[in-house]
Amino acid sequence: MQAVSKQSISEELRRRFESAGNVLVLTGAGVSAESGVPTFRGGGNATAWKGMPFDVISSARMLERDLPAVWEWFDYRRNLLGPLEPNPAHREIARWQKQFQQFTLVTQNIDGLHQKAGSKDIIELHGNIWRARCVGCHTRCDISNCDSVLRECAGCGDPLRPDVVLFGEMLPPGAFELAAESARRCEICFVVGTSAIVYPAASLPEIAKAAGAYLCEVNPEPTPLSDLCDEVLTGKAGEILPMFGRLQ
Ligand code: BJW
Ligand code: ZN
Repeated sequence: MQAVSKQSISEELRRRFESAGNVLVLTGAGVSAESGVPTFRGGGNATAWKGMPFDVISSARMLERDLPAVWEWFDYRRNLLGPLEPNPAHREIARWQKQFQQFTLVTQNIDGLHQKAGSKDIIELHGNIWRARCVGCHTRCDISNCDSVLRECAGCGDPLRPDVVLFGEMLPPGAFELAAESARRCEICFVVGTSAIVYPAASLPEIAKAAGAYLCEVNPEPTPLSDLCDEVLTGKAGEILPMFGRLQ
């Protein structure tokens, strides 16, 4: 593993980046930090709400016990996220989809900022806060323009829930399998702004590396993945990623 200062991308990575035909990017909360989105873990603290750690309120157990409390937590977060804008990291990643013959963006984020930056065909492993889903018939609905969200399905009358993946829940059918397939095929795998501790998302870089990809982490802090990486770019995503745009 080669640690580099935020100013330098190695010759090896430059060469690979310029000639790559297939690139995968996995993002986590850190990619949105410079837009003002709080991360879950970091700075020695974990996000909490009304005295509850986020892994308690954002859990399958809490959804069963108290769906209105879960809605309150997500309503609060939609209000926070609404005015936020993508940062240079989201914009650089959106640019990459035109640069490479094959490009896959896999995100754990539910904030919709990659979409707002122009990224398409994103594999959303943990859902999206701007959608709701019926617990009965599983119909999804867009709630991005709703001031107050309906709590019942217009089709079957069953309760709606946020369309996000809580702890202890399965990922959307097929999403991980699609991401894993891309991970097996990519030449470079960038892992940006994730603590790399939540599975199965955290296994994607391991899959990519095992299949021969060059693994590059972008994060101001070391993670459990850092030692596996071929290159660690230590710093903020919004400062590091635009350096790739300046390589041309
Ligand atoms: C910057 C920066 C800047 C800051 N620039 N970087 C194997 C072993 C043990 C447990 C499990 C296992 N497999 C599965 C599990 C259970 C569990 C799990 O992984 N637990 C671990 C914590 C141990 N996984 C699950 O439950 C998953 N489901 C599942 O596996 O289903 C199968 C199953 C079902 C039932 C029983 C058993 C198995 C589902 C996981 C869903 C995660 N959901 C959440 C909440 C979403 C809704 C919400 O928002 O409330 O998703 S949890 C939370 O963590 C959120 C995130 O997507 C996810 C990952 O966090 P992320 O993105 O990495 O953020 P942080 O905050 O952790 O890190 C930020 C990073 O950014 C830091 O490193 C900073 O340094 C960095 N940073 N500024 C760049 N400017
Ligand atoms: Zn329904």
